[in-house]
Amino acid sequence: MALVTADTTPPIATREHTVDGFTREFLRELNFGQGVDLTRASVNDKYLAMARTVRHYLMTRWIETLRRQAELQAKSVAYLSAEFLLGRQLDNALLASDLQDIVREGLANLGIDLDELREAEVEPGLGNGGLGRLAACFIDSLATMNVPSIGYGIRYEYGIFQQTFVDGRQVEKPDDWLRLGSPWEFPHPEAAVTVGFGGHVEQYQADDGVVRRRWVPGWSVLGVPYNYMVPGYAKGRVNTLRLWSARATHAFDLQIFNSGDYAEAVRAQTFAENISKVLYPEDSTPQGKELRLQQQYFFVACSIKDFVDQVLPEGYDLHRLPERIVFQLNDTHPVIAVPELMRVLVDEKGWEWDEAWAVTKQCFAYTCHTLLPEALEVWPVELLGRLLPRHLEIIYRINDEFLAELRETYPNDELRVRRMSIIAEYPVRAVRMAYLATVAATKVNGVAELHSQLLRDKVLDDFAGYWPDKFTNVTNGVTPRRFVKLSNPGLSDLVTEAIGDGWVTDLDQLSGLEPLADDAEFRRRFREVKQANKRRITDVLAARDGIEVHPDTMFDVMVKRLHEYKRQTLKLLHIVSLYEKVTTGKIRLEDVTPRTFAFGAKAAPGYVLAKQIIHLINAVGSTINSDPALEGRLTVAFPANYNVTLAETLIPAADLSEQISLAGKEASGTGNMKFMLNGALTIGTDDGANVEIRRLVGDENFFLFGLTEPQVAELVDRGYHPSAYYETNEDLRHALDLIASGAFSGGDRAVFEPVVSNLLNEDRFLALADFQAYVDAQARVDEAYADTEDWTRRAVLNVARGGFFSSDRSMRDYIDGIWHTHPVPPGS
Ligand code: 8GP
Repeated sequence: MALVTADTTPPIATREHTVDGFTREFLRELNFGQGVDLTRASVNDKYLAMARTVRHYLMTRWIETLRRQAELQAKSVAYLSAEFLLGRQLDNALLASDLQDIVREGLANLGIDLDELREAEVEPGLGNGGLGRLAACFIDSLATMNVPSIGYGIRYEYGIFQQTFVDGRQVEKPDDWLRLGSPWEFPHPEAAVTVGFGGHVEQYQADDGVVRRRWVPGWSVLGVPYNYMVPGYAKGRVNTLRLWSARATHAFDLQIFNSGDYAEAVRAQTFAENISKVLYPEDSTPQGKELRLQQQYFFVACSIKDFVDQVLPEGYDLHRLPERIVFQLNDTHPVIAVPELMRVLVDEKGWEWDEAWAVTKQCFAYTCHTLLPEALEVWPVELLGRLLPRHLEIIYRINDEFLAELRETYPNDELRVRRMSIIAEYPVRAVRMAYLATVAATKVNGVAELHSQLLRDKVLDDFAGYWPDKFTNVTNGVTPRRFVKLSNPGLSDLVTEAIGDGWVTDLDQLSGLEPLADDAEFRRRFREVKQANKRRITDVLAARDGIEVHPDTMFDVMVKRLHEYKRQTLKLLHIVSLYEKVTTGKIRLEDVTPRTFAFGAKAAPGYVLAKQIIHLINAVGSTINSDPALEGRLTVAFPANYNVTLAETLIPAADLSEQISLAGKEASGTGNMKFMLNGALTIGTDDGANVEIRRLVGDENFFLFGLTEPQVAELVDRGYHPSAYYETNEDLRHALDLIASGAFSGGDRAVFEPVVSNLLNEDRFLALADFQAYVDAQARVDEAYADTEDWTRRAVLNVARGGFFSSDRSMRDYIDGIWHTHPVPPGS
C-alpha cells in the first residue's frame, strides 16, 4: 500500500545532464518541436531546437524559484526599466546551466558545429546603450546572488535600429529581431491586463457615501506579458524578466471589415500595437513625445497591476506593500508609476490620500543616469492631461502638498519653492519627472561618485539641501559572467588557473593576480591571450565588415553612442593630426606606433551633427586605409552596427580604452569598466567612473588628461572661445584645415563644413580646449606601449584591481543602502 505523506509538494521533472541525455532532448525538440528531421533541418531549425532544449534544463530551477518565492513571500526588487539591452541569450544560458561542454560534444556527435548555431542568434537589442545594458547586468547579478527580483519592461517588436553605412553615411534599418522566432520567451496571452488612456475624470458618490473621483479612460489596450528566464550563474535563482507587448482590446471591427473598409477595420489594432512597436532610438533627448509617454505608462501600469494582482497572494494587505516590494525606477522613464500607484490605492482601493501617500513613498527608489539638462524628461501638462488626466490631477496634488511643506520650511523663500516645484511654468507648463521621482523616492542615486556629487551640488541641489539623507551613490558595475567569463575565455582560463574560479562570483578575488604582474611567464601568457583575442576580432571584422586590420598593432578602441559630449571628434582630430604630420613628413612613419583606431557608434537618427561626425570618421578612415604607405601602420576600423555581440569580441582585444568625455558630462560609463577588466589601459578624463578606475588602478597605470569639472565650469563662465585654440595651436589648425580643405571628401569643402564650423564656433563640449592635453597623453601612451613588458605589467594590474566594478558589488550596494532585501536561494 502506498504511504500517505504530509508532503504534498508536487514533483518537478529534471533532465539528464549528460551528452546522451542532451542529444535525446535535442532530437526530440527538432522532430517534435520544429517538425523536421536532422537531414532537412536548417541552421535556424537547429538553433531553435537547441535553444529550447537548453532552456528545458533551466526550467526546474525557474519553477523552484517561483515556488520558493510564493511560499516565503520575501521582499523583491521590481526593476522598472524602459530598456533591457540583453545581448545574445544562448551562451549565457549554457553557462548558467553548465551545459557548455555537453552541448558542444552532443552536437558534434550529430555533425553540428555549435559555433555555427551560436551565430544564428539575433541579439535582442531592446535598449539604446549604457542604461539598457546596465539593467541587463543588474538582473544577471540579482539572479546570481539569489536576490528575489523581477525585471519589468517593454517587448519592443523592433529594437535599436540596425546601422549600415552607405558611402560612409549612417543609414538606419529596422531591427526585425523576432523574424526567425524567439526561443527564449514565454508568452502568456491569458494573463493580459487592460491599460486605459485618455478620457476624463468624474466625481461620484461611493457606496460609503464619500464623494470620490475616478478616471473614465477614453480608450484602452491590452498588455500581454512575455516572460524570460534570468538564470543566475552556478545554480543560482532563475529570476523572471517580464516584458509587455501591446495588443488591441478588439482585433478588428467585423462590421467595418464586412463592409470592405479593411484599413479602417484594423485601425484600432494598428494603433494599439504601435505602443510596443519600436524602441526609441534616442540616447539623451526625449522625442516622439506622445508615443513615448504612452509606452512609459503602458509598461508601468501593466507592471503594477501584475505585481498587485498576480504576484502578491490574494487578499494581501497593501498597507504592508513596502515589506514586499521596492520599485527601482531606472531613470525617469518609469516615474509615471508613482501617480499610478496612488491612483490604484486611492481610486481603486478606496484609501484616504494620506494613507496612500505614506505607503507609496516607501515603495520607490530612483536612479538618475545623466547630467545633461536636456536629457531630464519633462512632460507638457497639455499632453499629460490629455493622455492621463487622473494622473495629472494626482501629480498636482502631490506637488501642492510638497510645496506647502516647503513653504513651512522656507517661509520667506518663494523663489526656492518655485524652483523646486514639480511643475515647471516655462517655456510651457510641464511636469518635471526627475523632481517627481525625487519627491516620491526613499533614495535617489547617481551612478558614479562624481556623478552623485554633481547631482547633489548642481542638478538636484535644492532637493539635496532639503533631504540630505535621501541622496546616495551607487557606482555602476558590469557582469563578469558575460563580459569576462564568456567574452574572454582565454583570459578566464588563465585567471582561473592562477587563482581558482571563485572570481566569477566574487570579483574582488582578482586582486590575487596582483603579484603575477611581476611574473614574466604570466605576462607572456597574458600577452598571448591578448594576441589571440586580436586575431579573433581581426577575423570577425574581415568576415562581418570586410575590414582589414593587423593583429600586431596597438588596438585603440572607442565604442559607445555617438554624442558630442563623448567627444569622438577629439579622437578623430588626433588621428587627422597624425596623418597630416606623417604625410607632410613632419614625423617619420617609422616613429609612429602602429595602431588600429577602432570606433563603434550609433547616432540617434535625428541627431544631424552626430551623423555628420560618423560620416567624417568614415571618410578619414577610407583615406587612411587606402594609402598604401600607411598599410599596417595606421588603420581606422569603424564596423557598422556596434552592439553587445560585437562588444564581446572587440573589448577583449583592446590595448587602449578611450574614455574621453568632457569632465562632468558622462554620468559613469560602463564600457570603461569592461575594458579595464579585459586588460586594456585607459586614456581618459576625470569623468564618471574613470575617477574611481584611476584611483583603484593608480595614476601610473592610467593616462589622465584634460580639464577637470571645476575647470570646465570656470572656463565656460569666463566665456569659451574655441577659435582661440585654433589660432594658437598649429597642429590643431593643420588638422582642422585639412578636414576643411576637402581632403577627405574628394575636394568638396562643403561636406564637412558643418562639423568644422561647429568646432570652431561652438564646440559645446570643449574638444579644442582639451586637444593638446589629449595629444600629449597619447604621446605618453606611445612611450609606454613601446615597453612591452611594462605595458603588460600595467595591463595585468588593471585586471587585478578591477574587481570593484562587478555589478554584483553594485547590487550589494543597492541592497544594503536602498532595498534592504535578502537572498533566497532556489532550493533553500
Ligand atoms: C547612461 C550614461 O550616459 C552612462 O554614463 C551610464 O554609464 C549609463 O547610463 C548607465 O548608468 N545614460 C543613458 O544611457 C541614457 O541616458 N540613455 C537614455 C535613453 C535614456
